[in-house]
Amino acid sequence: MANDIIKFLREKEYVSGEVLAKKLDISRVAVWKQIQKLKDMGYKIISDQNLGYCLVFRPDLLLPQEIQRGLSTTYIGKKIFYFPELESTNIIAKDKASQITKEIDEGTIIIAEKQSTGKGRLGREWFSPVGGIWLSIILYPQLPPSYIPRITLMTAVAVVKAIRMCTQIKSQIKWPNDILINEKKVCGILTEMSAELDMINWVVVGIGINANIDLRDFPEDIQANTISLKETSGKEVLRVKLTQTFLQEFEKYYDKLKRKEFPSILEEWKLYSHTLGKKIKVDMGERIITGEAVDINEEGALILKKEDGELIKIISGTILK
Ligand code: BT5
Repeated sequence: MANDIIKFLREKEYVSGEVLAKKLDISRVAVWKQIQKLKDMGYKIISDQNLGYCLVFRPDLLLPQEIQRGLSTTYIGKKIFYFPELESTNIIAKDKASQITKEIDEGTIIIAEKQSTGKGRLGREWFSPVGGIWLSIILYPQLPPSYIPRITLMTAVAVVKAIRMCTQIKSQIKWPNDILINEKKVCGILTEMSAELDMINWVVVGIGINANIDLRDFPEDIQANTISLKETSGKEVLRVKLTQTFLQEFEKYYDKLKRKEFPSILEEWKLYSHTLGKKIKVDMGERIITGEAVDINEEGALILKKEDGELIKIISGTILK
């Protein structure tokens, strides 16, 4: 309802309560209540006894009506579930993706201003205060489960591109799921899925971008390795614009992936790589391997060259500092 009111208020300078009530088929009191709700959300709406309501300021909130206005995607972000606060967008997205009724479309997004228990990989925590962009995308790719690492890599390319397009900031990808600026993490990606042996049922790609967060607001133990776009550029980024740009880039690369054009995405990934050519230590869960990161193969796996020259293929792991 609030969405519709904003839509009407955007179309004209002033809209009377009566007209809004008629268009939305609700009472004038109900219109007034919705206006109060919008004001609480940060919209500035002035009212004139004769003319009605006038929208004078829109907050930079990640509201569906803000994101969808001017969004040029075909299916990514066409349906958005918005929460001022929730536990984790990935949890809600997984819930929705696994519904037996299958009424959630591909490209549906869950987005929140704040997460109380944001998730990293392997049960790690993801700090998600107000000011960031915390979102999850639901996908049903008709691809085998071996494509999951490729989905994470293409998402990273879309993030780097979107950050560059909106802020001119150059970021780099640390395999497999970190985006860095000046060696510090500005974004993390968490890809989760449900699959049969040879086919994916659903994928949820969770993306967390530290947009307008002050460094001092991060927990002390991660401050040294963390950065935000605001800290980098010295000014607030327009989160709605960045979200739209990211969704557009995401759709472009995801379509490419579905057309089996991963090699061209990988070429771009390599341009933004922070990992290739470096001597690194990778925690693979059961063991830690040291070597030189020499390549990413066509499956999205990291190829590590050990000191004795042996080449190791790593599908998933964490690069240690
Ligand atoms: C990740 O895990 O980097 C995946 C993060 C995905 C977050 C998004 S937000 C939307 C969606 N909903 C969710 O609940 N999650 C996804 P990993 O590689 O395991 O890195 C986690 C580590 O990054 C933590 O152990 C901290 O050291 C560090 N960290 C935590 N919060 C951070 C932040 N905001 N910025 C930078 N580093 C952070």
